[in-house]
Amino acid sequence: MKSILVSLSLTLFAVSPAVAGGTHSGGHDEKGAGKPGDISNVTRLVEVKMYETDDGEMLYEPRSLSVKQGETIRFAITNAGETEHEFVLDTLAKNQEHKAQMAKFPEMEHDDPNSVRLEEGEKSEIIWEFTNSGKFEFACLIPGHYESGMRGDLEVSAH
Ligand SMILES: [Cu+2]
Repeated sequence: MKSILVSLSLTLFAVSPAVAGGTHSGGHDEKGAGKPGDISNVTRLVEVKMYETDDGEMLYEPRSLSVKQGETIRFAITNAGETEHEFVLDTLAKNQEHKAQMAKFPEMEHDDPNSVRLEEGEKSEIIWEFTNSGKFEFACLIPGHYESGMRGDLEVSAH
């Protein structure tokens, strides 16, 4: 009996932050791209290549992505370039904010589940569940890289 009570209160405790996060006032759409996904729910593998061109562009392949709300994507990210790059998946506003911080502190390390930073030749992956529809972005926020082309649109269509 006691253990049932404990697990009930734990459940309630776990649920309350989600409820709080769901109450969202104001007309401006500030929803994030989603949350770290579970490997057992992956619906699609997307291979992403990061590279530079001879004429100084820095790019992602693919250049843009379309996703359906509810999909869990496994991004397999390879830095095929000759310099360090990152893949940061976020809202356009958050990426701009983050980019401004990176301009001030170029060595800033981030350890967020929505981003990876890779040395040349390195590979990594992100598993992401797209819980919200909307327009998002993947970008490299290392100073100068975004301006050299290193960004892509990621549109999540409502289901
Ligand atoms: Cu880069």
